Amino acid sequence: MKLHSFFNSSTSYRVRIALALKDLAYEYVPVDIRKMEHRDAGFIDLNPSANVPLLEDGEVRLGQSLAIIDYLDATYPQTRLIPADAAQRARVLELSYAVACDIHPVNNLRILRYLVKELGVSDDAKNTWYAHWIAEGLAAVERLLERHGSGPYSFGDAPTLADCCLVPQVANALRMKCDLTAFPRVLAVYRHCEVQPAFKAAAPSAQPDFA
Ligand SMILES: N[C@@H](CCC(=O)N[C@@H](CS)C(=O)NCC(=O)O)C(=O)O
Repeated sequence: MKLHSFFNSSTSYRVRIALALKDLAYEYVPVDIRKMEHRDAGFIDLNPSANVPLLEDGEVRLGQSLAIIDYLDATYPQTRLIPADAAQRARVLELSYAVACDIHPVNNLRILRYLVKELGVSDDAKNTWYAHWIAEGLAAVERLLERHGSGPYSFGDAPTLADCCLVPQVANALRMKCDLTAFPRVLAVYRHCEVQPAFKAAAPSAQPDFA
């Protein structure tokens, strides 16, 4: 198995957590998105979405982190990350989408670059934009965690897809120096996860392209 990944990419980080939780070995293929390597024609041939992560598993080639984790969960069912029960599954997806569909896309690299390079937004205004969508998005995640009664993980005693999404997003927000004190449940889940071996192995600083 090969994972095309960038150390600081939160979507790659989601998949790295899933691979580590499932104890799956893989070859790490670095794609430097700061150098726009994801826009090379050769890479777009591999991943039409022109972003990371990209997983190759034999004949299967997949982009989109949630689709990749869904594939891994169905193919390598050890440590299930998406529950089988319909209501539980939907709750885990609800929280995962709150991060992956509502927070991440508006703060993605290409959006921030567009704000600065095409619309002439200042660095300060860009950071205000970033912090605003983090605060709105994590407020929703906090309410979801309140509603479902979080355990040490987002849903009880075992990690799920929701934690694969939440941890990288919080790590990015902390890296961008966002104030997260209003989200104690979010932070408690993050603090619990970040010291678990699989999450540590998946962290940006543990990757071969970390710089
Ligand atoms: N929805 C996609 C998003 C992937 C994505 O946009 N990844 C970011 C890194 S976290 C990226 O490659 N950004 C490049 C860019 O914005 O140009 C997924 O979940 O995999």
